Amino acid sequence: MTDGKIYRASTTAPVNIAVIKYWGKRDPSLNLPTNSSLSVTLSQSDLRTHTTASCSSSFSTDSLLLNGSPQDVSGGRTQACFRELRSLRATLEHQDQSLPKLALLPLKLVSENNFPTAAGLASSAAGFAALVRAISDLYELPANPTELSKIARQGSGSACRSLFGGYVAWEKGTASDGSDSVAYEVAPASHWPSMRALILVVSAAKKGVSSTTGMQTTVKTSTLFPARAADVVPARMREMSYAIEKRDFETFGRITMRDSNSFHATCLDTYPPIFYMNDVSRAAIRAVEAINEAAGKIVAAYTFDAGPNAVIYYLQESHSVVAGRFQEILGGVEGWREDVPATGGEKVD
Ligand code: 2P0
Repeated sequence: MTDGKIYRASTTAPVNIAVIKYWGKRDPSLNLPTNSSLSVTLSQSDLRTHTTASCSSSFSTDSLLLNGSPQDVSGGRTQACFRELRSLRATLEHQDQSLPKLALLPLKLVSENNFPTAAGLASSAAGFAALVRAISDLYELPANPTELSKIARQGSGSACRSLFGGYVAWEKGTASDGSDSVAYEVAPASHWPSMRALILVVSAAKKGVSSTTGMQTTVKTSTLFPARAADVVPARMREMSYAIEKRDFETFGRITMRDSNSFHATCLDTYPPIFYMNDVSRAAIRAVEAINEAAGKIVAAYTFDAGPNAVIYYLQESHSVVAGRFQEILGGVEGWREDVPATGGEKVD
């Protein structure tokens, strides 16, 4: 019996910004991707989702509040996460009859984002990662982050990468049930302590075309897409992993920029075309090119997700030529944040 008692756990999950982009699903219901991807998890002191999960027989139904607004939890993605986590809890309760019976109780999730939602700043990634971690902590599941990544992936593909800190790969996998489509840590944040990211919030508006819809149209219509998925990305995954291992910023930066360009090229090649970057985004690209030209090597690397906001990776030793130059160009423009790669999500007491 749980007698109306409220059980509760809180967690935070950071955003991640891909340097090799996920774009395309081979199975839309399980969120199985057409290519592997690789990201850097950014500092959770800044961009993060904080989620409290609770359950009680006194609640009437499952609910989710995001930044104070009630959200629909009846969608297949949220339901898939709830179902899988409840099933793991039910197994625990079956094995140990002394555990309180939480698996069948209504869940209440309360989430806060401290960054623009759905503006290409990985809000769904941090959101579903925090949701899955918070419920897993509430249920005291022994699952490791790779196991949880399979569940978070069903909420939002990129969420599986936000369960880890540092440099994270999401292996596309080949199994039709998604059992090998998991995220894993390529290197911890501490492996490359001088890595920095500048985030330019060009627009906090919601994006015009959702990632889910956009990528499905790309898979159906882009003639550039098959080569990207089959050849370009697999080669880049290998090269990028090696660049991270060797802390080779020039290779890291070159692949990051080229993969962003390749992703946006397939968006433009989608019919009807999808535009995520705008004039300010293109000005940021030109500024990075000017910085690199002046330095005589790649010291800054831009990348753009499904929105106009820029993320610029650089090393601490290049701070003045990169962040300094952007501050000069942008002067008093608001919306700049400087960030560092982070460790993974953490429990909040
Ligand atoms: C990424 N993006 O790798 C790429 C780059 C956007 C551009 O992952 O449909 O919100 O929920 O699986 O995870 C955005 O896609 O899409 C994304 P769903 P998601 O970060």
